Amino acid sequence: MSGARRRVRTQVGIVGAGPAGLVLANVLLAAGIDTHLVEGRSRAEVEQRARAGLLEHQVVEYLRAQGLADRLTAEGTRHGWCDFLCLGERLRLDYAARTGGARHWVYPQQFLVRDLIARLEEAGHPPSFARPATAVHATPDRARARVECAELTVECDYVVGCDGRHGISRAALPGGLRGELTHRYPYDWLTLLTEVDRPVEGVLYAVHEDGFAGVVPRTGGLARVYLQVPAGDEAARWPEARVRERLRSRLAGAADALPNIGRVTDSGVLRMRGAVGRHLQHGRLFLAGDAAHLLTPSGAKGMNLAVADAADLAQALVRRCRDGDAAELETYTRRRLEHAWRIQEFSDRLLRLLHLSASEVSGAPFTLRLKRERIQRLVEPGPVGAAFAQEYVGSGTAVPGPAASVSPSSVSPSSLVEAVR
Ligand code: RFL
Repeated sequence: MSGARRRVRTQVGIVGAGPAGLVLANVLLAAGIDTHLVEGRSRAEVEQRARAGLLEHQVVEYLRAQGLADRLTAEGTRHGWCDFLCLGERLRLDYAARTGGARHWVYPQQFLVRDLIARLEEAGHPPSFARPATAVHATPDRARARVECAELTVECDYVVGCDGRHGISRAALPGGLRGELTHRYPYDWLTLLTEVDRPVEGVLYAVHEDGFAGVVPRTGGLARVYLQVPAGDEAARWPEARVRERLRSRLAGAADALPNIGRVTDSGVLRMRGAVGRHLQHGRLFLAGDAAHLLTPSGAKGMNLAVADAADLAQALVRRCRDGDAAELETYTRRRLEHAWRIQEFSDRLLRLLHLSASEVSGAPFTLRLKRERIQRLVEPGPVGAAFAQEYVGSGTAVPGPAASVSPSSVSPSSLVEAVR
């Protein structure tokens, strides 16, 4: 079959099998909208990519309503408080208590990705893996949109670019609409996945004059550890002994509350950037998830926002494709930018609390005392802490209700496939 080019016709073409693309594909199929998803990496690579681990309360409620959270809610763990360590003192924000019981779910991103792929398989629509899209054509003058991959063309009514930061969909917007507002923070984070001898029970944020350190729960005897490093630094400059020494000093005062940190299973330096696109749609093309915006991991928001984008767009596409009503689709950018900027502002505020800026380092004792005071305002009863708690756990964040769905089994099992030479 060498040289054969497959042509698939579908209603919605999706580029990228991350959380955004996979949630979108599942919800659309369940609502009777035909989709075809192409993914550049192999299935094994996608299913092993360890990134996020904290899912917001309302995002899980949405996934549950879509029937996409069975394993997550069976195997995930919940946690509802975080500790701030500052000037040797540990202060606890019990955000579950401040939000009427809303908690995060701890469930690794790669597990959710596996579950979502399995559901697409069950519905007879597995993603096309190892098929990097090379071009997207979706200008408003076209009767149909097209996604081009090596040996595969997907023709569709709409294309959704869920291809993350390094995808190609954003580049398919016309030059004038492609711009983003971006910010480069003056530091980076060394990110480590480490073995631990007992589970981490809640997030710990350490504010220290030497730099920020964080410990975040993950499942399966692992924890995510973050360490502030100079901007542009390399992981190779952080051998394990240096990491341990810095963790010891930055986390002093919380040692009794933390498990022993064992073998490091993965490490890298994350360039700390924020970005929000100016336009998330043009013609037949829409962007969702990290393709539309980028958040630092400070507030554990990126995957949650990606799922919220997918939920919003799924509802708008169902209204358009099934009911013929385009109003929600036309206003997608406005709604998502409002949401993305709200979350971006929260993440930025948290980062400013957790780090000392270059100008603050010289007056560190004074600044740290001020930060200690700000943390106190968050953890004590009152409106400041209540508002922060809501934003942190996402219980005040709108995720649209489930699009009126039909059971996946009633979806026509195959896209229109023809081989052309
Ligand atoms: P993804 O997950 O990057 O998926 C994009 C997919 O598109 C594919 N792709 C292509 N496919 C076909 N053709 C092409 N030309 C393609 N180009 C790319 C890629 O192979 C990939 O499979 O984007 P999505 O779906 O928007 O999801 C975004 C999230 O992955 C991201 O925001 C989070 O991981 C961010 N994040 C966290 N978010 C949270 O909500 N909670 C957390 O606790 C949290 N922790 C984290 C994080 C991100 C981290 N890193 C490594 C950036 C912790 C870390 C360390």
